[in-house]
Amino acid sequence: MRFVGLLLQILAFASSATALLPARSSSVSCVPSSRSITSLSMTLTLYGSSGSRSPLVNWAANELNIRLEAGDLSKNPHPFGQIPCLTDDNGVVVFESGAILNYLQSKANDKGIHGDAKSAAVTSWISWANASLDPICFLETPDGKVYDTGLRMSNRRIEKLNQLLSKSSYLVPEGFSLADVAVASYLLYVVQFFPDVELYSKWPHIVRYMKDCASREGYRNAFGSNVQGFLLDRLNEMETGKGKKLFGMF
Ligand SMILES: N[C@@H](CCC(=O)N[C@@H](CS)C(=O)NCC(=O)O)C(=O)O
Repeated sequence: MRFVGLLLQILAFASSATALLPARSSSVSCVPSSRSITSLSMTLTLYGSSGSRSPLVNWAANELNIRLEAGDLSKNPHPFGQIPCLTDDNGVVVFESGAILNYLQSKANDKGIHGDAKSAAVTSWISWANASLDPICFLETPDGKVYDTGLRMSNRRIEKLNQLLSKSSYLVPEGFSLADVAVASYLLYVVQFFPDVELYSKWPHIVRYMKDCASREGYRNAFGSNVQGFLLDRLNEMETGKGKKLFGMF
């Protein structure tokens, strides 16, 4: 029964043809620390649901202190009927999770959060997550169904990511940013949907990074305390080498 639940979650996540650095001690963050950024002049509406990619958009919005309204899915304007999709009340429609993160980041940038170098780095990592990391994390059948994760195998891109994270707490020198929302979301989805995967022996710095990202309040608010607790337990188990949970939380 739990396996059926897991399978349904995987299919819900990717039921379409498109599936889903500075010193470690840096405490500076790219995300705003005050809540004043919420005062955008328009309403932003997110069409999404739990068990899909859309909570990663909620996570980004939480980190930026941007308020999102939940959209009526029967009115979702995504051209392919997928989620997530974001609109504002000035006629803007943004689809593709990475494009939505960039849009939210641009709203934060309007408030003077980022310089060009930081913005470019964040945008690059968001694109990398969608274009390069997603197909490594989620292996698909020709008709777009996710059947496994590529993180069971060695991979030179993931090896490089592990090296980068051995020297830096987060992906962008100034601290946690939407680059981490984009990259850590996919890594954490892998453990959520394939809890028997073992990452620590190959990529200990990535596991440390995943734990730091999943521990954030913004992550818990977006994905829920059950998902957060499950992931942190599983990542701690990887670190300590304790028994594998085959069918995790579903
Ligand atoms: N590359 C897209 C993928 C969107 C996607 O596949 N969404 C899934 C849920 S996670 C969906 O809407 N599936 C239903 C469908 O394709 O009709 C993104 O990052 O937004």
